[in-house]
Amino acid sequence: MMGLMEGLAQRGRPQVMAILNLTPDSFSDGGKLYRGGKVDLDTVLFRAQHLIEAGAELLDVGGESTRPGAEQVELSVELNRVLPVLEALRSRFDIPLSVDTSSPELMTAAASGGAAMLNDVRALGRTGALPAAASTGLPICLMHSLGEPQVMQDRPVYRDVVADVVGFLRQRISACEGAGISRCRLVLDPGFGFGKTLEQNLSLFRALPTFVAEGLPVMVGVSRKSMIGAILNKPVEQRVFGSAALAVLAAQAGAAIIRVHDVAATVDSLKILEAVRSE
Ligand code: 7PJ
Repeated sequence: MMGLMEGLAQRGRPQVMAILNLTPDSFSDGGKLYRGGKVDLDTVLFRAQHLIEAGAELLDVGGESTRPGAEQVELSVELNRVLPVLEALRSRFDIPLSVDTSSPELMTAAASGGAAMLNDVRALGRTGALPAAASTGLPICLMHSLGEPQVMQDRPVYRDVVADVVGFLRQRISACEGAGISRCRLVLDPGFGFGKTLEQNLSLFRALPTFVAEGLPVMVGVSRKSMIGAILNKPVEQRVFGSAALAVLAAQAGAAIIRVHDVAATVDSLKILEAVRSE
């Protein structure tokens, strides 16, 4: 079977990563997978099946809410949310599983539990995350965020948002290489909505080709985010068309992975782009 990173390097159509949110309080789909105050495995499996049938090529499983203002989750809570789900998904489905975490303990456990990728909104910035991620041998997505979720939207300031985010990601690539993680395991993500105003998000989006030019696969996560709400003046449940439009634009700019809630809408939109492009 072709490895995840080789698949991403063969750039044509981007891969669609579906979000499987195991937090009770996400801004867009919080608590949907809960019954009686706990993650419900049957509901999760049903949802995963639906996402896969809709055309998802990767599932991103996360147990920490990183919405603006969110409190940090305790490690034991995060482990208990994610690990049983990872195990259940892996035994039922073939799809590669990504684990969205900043916790070194969960990175290690996720790798043992069959994860295919790690996705860290703190770009391996937590103490112990670099060596933990290194020893998993897995591909890793490094995402930019300006500070912790609790405070990141307070008043984000950059000298030059594109140069600052590119510079940050380059530093994290070097830190990874220093920890024995080779570049060919890395995916880059500008981190839309993580400490960015609408204008800053738009500047980063326009600069996607600059990120792609770094030579590593680029992940884009804009699904249902507030930048779409701000443009359309619509609540989170009415951002599907806006999200699909941005997915197409991200694909056109060379993104390798698009991280989304609305898989069917994204897959159809990307197929249209592919048909128009391939002559
Ligand atoms: C992202 C993420 C993103 C990556 C979240 C949400 C907030 N990981 N985790 N990129 N966003 N790599 O889904 O709206 O944009 S959580």
